[in-house]
Amino acid sequence: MSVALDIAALGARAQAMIEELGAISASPDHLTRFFLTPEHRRAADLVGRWMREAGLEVSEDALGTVRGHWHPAGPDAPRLLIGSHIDTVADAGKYDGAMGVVLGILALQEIVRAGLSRPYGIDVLAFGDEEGTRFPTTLSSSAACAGVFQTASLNATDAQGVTLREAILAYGNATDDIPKAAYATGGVIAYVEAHIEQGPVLEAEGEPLGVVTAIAGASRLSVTVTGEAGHAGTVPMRMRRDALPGAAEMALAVERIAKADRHGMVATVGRMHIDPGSINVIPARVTFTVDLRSGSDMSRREALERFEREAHRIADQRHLGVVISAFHEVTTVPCYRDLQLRLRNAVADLGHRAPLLPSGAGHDGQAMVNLCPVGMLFVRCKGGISHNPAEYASPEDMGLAAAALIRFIERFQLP
Ligand code: HGY
Ligand code: MN
Ligand code: MN
Ligand code: MN
Repeated sequence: MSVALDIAALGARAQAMIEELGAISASPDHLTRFFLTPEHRRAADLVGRWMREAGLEVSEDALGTVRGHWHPAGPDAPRLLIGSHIDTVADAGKYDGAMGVVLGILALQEIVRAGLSRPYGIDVLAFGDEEGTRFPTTLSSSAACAGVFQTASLNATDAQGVTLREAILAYGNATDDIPKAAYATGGVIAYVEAHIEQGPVLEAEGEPLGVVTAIAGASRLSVTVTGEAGHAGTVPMRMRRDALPGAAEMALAVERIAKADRHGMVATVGRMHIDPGSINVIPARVTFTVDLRSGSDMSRREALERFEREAHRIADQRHLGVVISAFHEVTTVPCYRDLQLRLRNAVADLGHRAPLLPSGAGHDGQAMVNLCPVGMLFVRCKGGISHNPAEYASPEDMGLAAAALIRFIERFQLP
């Protein structure tokens, strides 16, 4: 028996949910929803309500992940996990993360409504921290679910100096409960995530849906360049130890190294801070971040070494100090071939070809792969624009993605 699909209705419901969730933000004029903030709490409450309305039992763990449980085969049966994240970057689009949670809930709601049963359970997961935009670690919620949360990251601090430990307590949770968030190994069959592509490939191919082959590895660095403060009007140029031009030369080296790579490497200096930051004072210290990614872990690590050498050469030449700390790394994760095939078959049931493509963006699957096989379904992204309020996916494409998840679940037999 297969679930009757009304793709337009699914798409309209998805869009309405995206709008409702997208309105929950730290600021009235743009979407910013960081981990363990009051807006995360409001978003978690909304998602929990949707899960209950879908007929799911709802729980929440110490890292703020909301879970909707459906276990027709009893609480001890193995589980299929479907999810994504509800945190965002600053000034974000509405679809990144939220879409995967909304589509997971919609798909499971249709399965429950149709009275289907399955020899396994399904949990829909809404992770609280994927982006790593409040604290310098990413994927901390999914890492807790996968049993690989690093307790050292409890000491990480946000821009206001609040530690992750303090934020968990302030959110009303207990750090002692973090281990309870982990799924028992062997209890989970697979993790599948639907996500807006955040790139231009599906739009260029004229396809609404794609299936991900691998999720690119990434390194996050913090670079601190130190010079000497001085009077902007009195110190001759040849006598300065100005940290800013040195940092700028290093940022250009980041760009040059990435452009020279032949594995599609990308590198971004997303944040830069100048001290003391007065208009008439020569910068004494500049700190900036580097986000460097590649589908090849080897070329990414080689690029990091090259950058380190370049940065020290520039610092020596300019009589500056430089300290580079690689504070976060996720490795490239291949998506499970069997899941790729199953997702492509589900898309084919809808009369579409699902191109295979890698993901340059990071995803929770890079943590969940420590627990189980991972699969990802991509949804066409207008103009490939993401991490930008102009991010957009059409209701039709989201309706198709929900339908593909329903067909995927219908077809999914225990391996
Ligand atoms: O940065 C990323 O790739 C993801 O959006 N966290
Ligand atoms: Mn995302
Ligand atoms: Mn993102
Ligand atoms: Mn097609």
